Amino acid sequence: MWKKIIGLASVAALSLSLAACGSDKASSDKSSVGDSVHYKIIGIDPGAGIMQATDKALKDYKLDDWQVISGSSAAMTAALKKAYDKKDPIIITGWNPHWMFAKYDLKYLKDPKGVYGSAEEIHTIARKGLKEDLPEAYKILSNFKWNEDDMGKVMLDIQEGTKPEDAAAKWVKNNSDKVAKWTEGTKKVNGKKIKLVYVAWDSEIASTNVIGKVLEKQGYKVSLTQVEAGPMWTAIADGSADASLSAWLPLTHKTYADKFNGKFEDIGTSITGVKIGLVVPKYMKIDSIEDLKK
Ligand code: PBE
Repeated sequence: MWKKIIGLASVAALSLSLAACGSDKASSDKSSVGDSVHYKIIGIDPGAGIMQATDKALKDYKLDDWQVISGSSAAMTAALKKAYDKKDPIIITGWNPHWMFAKYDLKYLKDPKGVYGSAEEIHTIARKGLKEDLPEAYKILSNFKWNEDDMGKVMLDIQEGTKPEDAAAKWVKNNSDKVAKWTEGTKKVNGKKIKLVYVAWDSEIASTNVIGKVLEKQGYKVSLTQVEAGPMWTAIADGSADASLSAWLPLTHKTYADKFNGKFEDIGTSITGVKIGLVVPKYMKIDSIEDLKK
């Protein structure tokens, strides 16, 4: 499973450029969906849970001719924009919360086999011992809870060109009531260090920068380190990082949570009712993953 996805990473750039010049509206009207997108699903970084789920979807729905192309969130949204502007067909790995749903008219393909799970949650995970070492930060991180609209504001701001830390500072300033609930009953510290790790998914860039700002205002010296999903979980498990806001459970990161079982602490849920799946523009006629077989 891993091999298949990673092997495709090397051809990602090539495939994206082929897809860009190979597809046109006329062919998508006449031929099958598969033909119209060259049997390719545009994925993201190989370590993302949604990539493992998509690999499973290809098996469970018997989509033998299909491939999932790995790359990055940024490459995926660039491919989406390019296709959308021309009304070309495209299938991507998508998730909520994400700014793409505010920018474009998109829909999830129905998943009757439930490969992508149902309501996922975003969890905050910490290394063992954080509670003893940095009790105030531990409390703030455990209290951290917001909603899709909150996250959406920060994400859209960043997407429109604001630097992540500036977008985060702006949100913190405009939402002092929410922030006050997270910090309630905690004392300020004087320059204690805390290291947060995150993956460059738009949703996690937003949450990590916001909490980074909050901790900074409480007197912490905060470092935000961007890594891949595997190294993120490893860093929490081996204690080389303090906490992460990027854990999607119960399904998306199940492989990681099982692998590191007992070596991390699940200390809070920041958003409930989030979702992953295959996403297409609404102008495409298909509605279900089953339709990819036609
Ligand atoms: N995502 C965003 C991640 C978790 C956060 C859905 C792209 C993943 O698939 O692992």
